[in-house]
Amino acid sequence: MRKTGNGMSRRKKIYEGKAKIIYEGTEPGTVIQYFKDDATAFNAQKKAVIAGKGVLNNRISAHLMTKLEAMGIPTHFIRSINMREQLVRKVEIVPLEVVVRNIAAGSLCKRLGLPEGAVLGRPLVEYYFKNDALGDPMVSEEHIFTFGWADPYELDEMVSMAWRVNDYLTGMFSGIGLKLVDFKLEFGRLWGEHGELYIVLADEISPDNCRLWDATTGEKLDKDRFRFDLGDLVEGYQYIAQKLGLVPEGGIMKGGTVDEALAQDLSQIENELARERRLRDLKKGGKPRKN
Ligand code: ADP
Ligand code: AIR
Ligand code: ASP
Repeated sequence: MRKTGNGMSRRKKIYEGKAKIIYEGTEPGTVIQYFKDDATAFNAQKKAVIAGKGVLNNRISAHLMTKLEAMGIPTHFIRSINMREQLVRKVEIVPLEVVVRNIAAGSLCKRLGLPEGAVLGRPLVEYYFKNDALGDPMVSEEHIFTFGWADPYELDEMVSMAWRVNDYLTGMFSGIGLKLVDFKLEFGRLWGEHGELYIVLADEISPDNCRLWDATTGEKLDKDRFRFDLGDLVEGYQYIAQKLGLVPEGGIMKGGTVDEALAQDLSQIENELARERRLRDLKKGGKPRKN
C-alpha cells in the first residue's frame, strides 16, 4: 500500500466521527481507529483543534484497554499501529452510552441541582441513547428493552462490566493521585465461530470521556478544560499520561506540536503487552489469538 506523507496508508474510510476516523482494517473483522486532534463539546456546538490530543488519547486508551483486558474484561483492542492509530476488532456498536459516576459533576449536577464534587453514596450507572441528532438523551432500562437497543442479557453484561471497569480504574487512578469522577463507556457485539454473542468494551477510554481530578488540588485534567474554557487541555492530558508512566517526565510536546519521533517510539510499547497476551493464550493450551 502506498503511504501518504503523514505515514497513513491509503485505505477505505468507513466513518468519520467527531474525534476519530474509522478505516477498514488490515485483517478481516478489524477496523483502524485514527485519533484526530479535533475537540468538540456539548454535542459539537463547541469545536477546536488541539495539537497533541489525538496522540495522547490513542496512547492512554491503548494502555487502559490493555490493562482491562488483562483483568478479564473483553475489549475490542488488538494493538497499537502508530502514534495516532490502533487496530481493533470491528464490532456492532450498541447504541448506548453507559455512564458511571462516583462524584457529582457535569450533567448530573445540572439535572438534579447537586453541588459539584459531592461524593455519591454508591456508584451511579446511567444510560444515554447514542444519537447525536437528539443530543444523546438519558434513557431508562425500559426504553432500552422497548426499543430493542439491547436485550436484558446484553444490558446485564454491560452493567457488570461497567462496575468492574469502575472498580479497577478507580483504584488504579487513586494509586497515582487522580480521582476518577465519572466516565462513559461504549460496548459492541461480536459473534464467535459458532454464532455465540460476545459483548466487548469498544470505542475509547481517555480524558475525552472520563472526568479526572488531581486528588490533592482538585484540578480538572480532562475535557472539562475545553468545555469550560479552562485552557491547557493538552497539558492536562499529558499530565495523566505521565502519571500512568506512558510518556517521559518532559512530555511529548515540543513548542506546541508533538515530538513525532518520540511519540512514534512510545506507541510501539503497547504491542509488547499484546504479544505477552498471545503468549499467555498459547501457554494455557488454548487457541492463540490471530492478532
Ligand atoms: P462520534 O461518532 O460520537 O462522533 P468518534 O469520533 O469517537 O465518535 O467516532 C468513533 C466511532 O466509532 C463512534 O461512533 C464509535 O461508536 C465507533 N466505534 C468505536 N469502536 C468501534 C469498533 N470496534 N467497531 C466499530 N465501530 C466502533
Ligand atoms: N461523556 C458523555 N458523553 C460524551 C462523553 N464524553 C462522558 C463525559 C463525562 C461523563 O460521560 O466526558 O466523563 C458524564 O458526562 P455528563 O456530561 O453527562 O456529565
Ligand atoms: N462528546 C460530545 C461532543 O463532542 C459531548 C461532550 O463531550 O461534551 O459534543
